[in-house]
Amino acid sequence: ESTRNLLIEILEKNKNNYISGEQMSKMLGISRTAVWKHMKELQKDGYEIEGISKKGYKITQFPSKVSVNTLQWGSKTKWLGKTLIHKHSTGSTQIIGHQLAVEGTPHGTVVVADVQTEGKGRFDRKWHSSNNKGIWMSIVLRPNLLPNQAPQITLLAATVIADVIKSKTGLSPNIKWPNDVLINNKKVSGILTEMQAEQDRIQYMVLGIGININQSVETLANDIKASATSLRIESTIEWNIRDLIQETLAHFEQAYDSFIDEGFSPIKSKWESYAYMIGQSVRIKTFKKETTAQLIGIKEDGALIIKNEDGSHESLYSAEIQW
Ligand code: BTX
Repeated sequence: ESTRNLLIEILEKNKNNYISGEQMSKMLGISRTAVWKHMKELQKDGYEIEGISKKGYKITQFPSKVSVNTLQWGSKTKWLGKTLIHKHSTGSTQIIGHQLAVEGTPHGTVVVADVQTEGKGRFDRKWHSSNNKGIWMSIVLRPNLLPNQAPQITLLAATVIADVIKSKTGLSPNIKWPNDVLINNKKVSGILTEMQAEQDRIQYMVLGIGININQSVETLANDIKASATSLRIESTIEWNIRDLIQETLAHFEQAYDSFIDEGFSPIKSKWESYAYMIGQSVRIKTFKKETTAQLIGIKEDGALIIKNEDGSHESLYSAEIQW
């Protein structure tokens, strides 16, 4: 496995030139026949490798096919997704995440599906998860945090998704409080955080991430045509889902580790830099009142800070906003 990861790294580094079997066998410390066998395995999983005698090999296409192998080979993570489950079709990756968590699966277990037949949103809403058109995945986490810090992980996840979209596609995502990622005012991604906790301890969290990638306007479900979008709709490019999953996992691991080391404040700044309608006035309904207020930012605990018309600041933990 680790040889295959190294081989992918070498091919990736040399994707603009040919590298000989001889060179690779030296770099990996294995025979040329063994190199050739590994290449055959990679090709089975959708890596396209061109071999020209006397010149050597060159990778021409990384696989878009999602499988445990294609996700783990060439992965840049240290702990995230080391236990990885891939389902072609399942009700919801969240349900598998919970089951595995109860059975004691390690921190960082990842469940990915090509299609979900009963994808879940928040408050029992439905999440459309069509076949091979997006990222539908759940991450099992066992953070050493208090239950009231869980919203920080959701906010972190939103910044990670926004970062990946921005760096990979050049599009300009926004984050709508608490956890929608938008492009051009339309929802491209949603996050669902579920947890099992005692009073002073999180037992586990199942963090669900849905990202619309390759839907076209025609293939988006009717009830979300007006409100949702995909990376393909926004960029007119068909994206490699496997690559985006790996990228999301790598960014997430890095952000999570620095959150544990440095705390929430860098994430708070980043979140605010992506925040939708920040500084602007919106209609807000809470269980107490309905009012117009300016969006200021978020607090360390994930609450939304607003400025009322009388100039007073207020923190909201749940509210309906008329965007
Ligand atoms: P949410 O409650 O914020 O959003 C759900 C609402 O968004 C729906 O009521 C609908 O209006 C709209 N919607 C449904 N599907 C889509 C879509 N594909 N794109 C844009 N808008 C949509 C957000 O909940 C949390 C979603 C988490 C999804 C992941 S996927 C992996 C994991 N497994 C699972 O079942 N859920 C999570």
